[in-house]
Amino acid sequence: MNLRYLLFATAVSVTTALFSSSPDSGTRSLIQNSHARDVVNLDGTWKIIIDPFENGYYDYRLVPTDALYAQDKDLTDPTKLQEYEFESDRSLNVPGDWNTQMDQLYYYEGTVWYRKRFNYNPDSTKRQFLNFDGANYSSIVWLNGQRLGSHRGGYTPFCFEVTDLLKDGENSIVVKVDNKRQPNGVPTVNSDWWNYGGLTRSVTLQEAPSTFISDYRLTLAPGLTDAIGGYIILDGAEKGGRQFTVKIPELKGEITGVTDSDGRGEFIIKKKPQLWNPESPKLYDVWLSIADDEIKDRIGFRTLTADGTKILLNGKEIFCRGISIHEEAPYPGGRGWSREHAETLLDWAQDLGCNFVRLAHYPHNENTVKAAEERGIMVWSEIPVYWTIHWEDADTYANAEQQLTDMISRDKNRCNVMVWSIANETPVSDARNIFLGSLAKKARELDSTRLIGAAMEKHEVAPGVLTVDDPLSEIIDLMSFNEYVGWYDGTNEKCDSVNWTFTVKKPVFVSEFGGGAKYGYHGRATTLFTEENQEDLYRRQIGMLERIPGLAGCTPWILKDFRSPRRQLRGIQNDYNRKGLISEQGQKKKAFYVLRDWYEKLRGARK
Ligand code: GCB
Repeated sequence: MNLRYLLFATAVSVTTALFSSSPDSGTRSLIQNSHARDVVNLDGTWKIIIDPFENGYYDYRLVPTDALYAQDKDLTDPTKLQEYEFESDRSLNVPGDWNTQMDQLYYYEGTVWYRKRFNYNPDSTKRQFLNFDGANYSSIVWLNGQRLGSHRGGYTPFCFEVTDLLKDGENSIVVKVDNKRQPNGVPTVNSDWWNYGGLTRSVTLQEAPSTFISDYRLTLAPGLTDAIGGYIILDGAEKGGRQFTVKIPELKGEITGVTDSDGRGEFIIKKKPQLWNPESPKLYDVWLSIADDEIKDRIGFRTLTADGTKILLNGKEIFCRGISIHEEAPYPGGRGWSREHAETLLDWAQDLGCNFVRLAHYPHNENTVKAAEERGIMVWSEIPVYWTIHWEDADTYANAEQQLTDMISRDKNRCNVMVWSIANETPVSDARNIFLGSLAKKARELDSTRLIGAAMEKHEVAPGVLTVDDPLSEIIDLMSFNEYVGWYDGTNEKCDSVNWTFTVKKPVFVSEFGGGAKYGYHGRATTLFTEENQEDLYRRQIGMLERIPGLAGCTPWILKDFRSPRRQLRGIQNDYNRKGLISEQGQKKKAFYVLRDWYEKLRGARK
């Protein structure tokens, strides 16, 4: 440990005490495996009001008192002037971004009000929860005119308890969704992806008994492969001293226990599961129950460690043949959300020979993580701490930590998640080091069974000698970084001559490299944006990657062309970042086959 590390570590612990992470008012902590409890799916058509001047929320003094549009009124009383009405206004599909559903909203950044009426007869012996899988970026929710709470962050789920607030018969939900970029937001105002707004993921109503299983976790018991350990957490008035059972029928494993006064119970099942790995992605049915509640999940077990420059999965070295992916629907584009979208993207990744995907730059929807788990694809999951977040703003930190916590909480039982990534390309500074040091610490506290990563940046220490000179590399588990030799850094030929050196001995992971090409645009390998230029870049990059000492994996940028307002070249980019190996129409570019050949070779060599 060098002096710089010591200074860094001290700074980190001081900051943790200063920053506090407080969830937005009204939201409750996530319910584990919440969709197992769905009773009403609220997806489909929602009425909307587009409100760029926020007339529905602020009064004329710009004071947020009235929240006028939260009242779902119809124009039934001709004596009362009312200048809005959901019923006669327009509609959007949920889930779905608004930008690609309505031409007028393509570049829109502001507030849209959503309204859904639905019939329901609540069971008075049960508790009800209203769950949003994701909405970008800030949301405020009302049920039957009553404010439930708010949430910020575009890619994590949130939920409200609505027991006693639902009526017999027709109910009405109003949601104000605002995707205006915020300087102190996470992400901040500048990013290289489209700021898709709206209720971008599913909305559901869920039901549970008065005391229910709100959370649980199962993993291999620390250091063992023949015992499964975990915990269960109950929520409700009778959570303490309750008997619970955990069963894994295929292993003939069963255990009962009793919760403590906080409703928490721990257990160990002495059984040896077949371990999950990409070649054989074994998952087990797991049942957790108390007298009047039961929940089923499918869970896999594996060990994951870093040993020097190696990543060891179940004790065996594994090379991550990866690709980066944005959460965009393959067809017809826009924000992706469905199982079908996920399956198509993952089909393409597997066709490329991947056993690993980097889900950039924010937590993707659960369908993607689960579909990947079933297929044996390892995952890098990330929060949108991107570029130049406001490092010194305690509220920005609280927001980032909340997003990290929710990402880990939602996916902690998904054994294919290998890396929690806390940041992407964040320039080194004292304030940034403190911020990310605290996030890394938090991630470790929440989950010690994954590697902590971040996409760092590279530096040229001497002509032709590249390294990563970032104190964060001493804190996280991977020497993970974005390079772009041949694209942002020199021409393709540069890849042939540069060499890499690292002082910190950790698994080296190239989290991004690549270059743009428009599908069908052909020419010389030296002409930018031709498929030949990208193909040539990939050939030379692979040559360079093979010379990187300790390389444990890579996730080139990127599987598919994706929308970004930074990409203005008309005729070539047309609002698309063209670094995809596949076009937005699903056509494979020449470079796709270069990477596929390499992955095929690596796969053969390491089998
Ligand atoms: C990067 C960023 C990524 C961009 C990419 C690019 O380094 O991490 O979000 O999209 O470069 O294409 O410039």
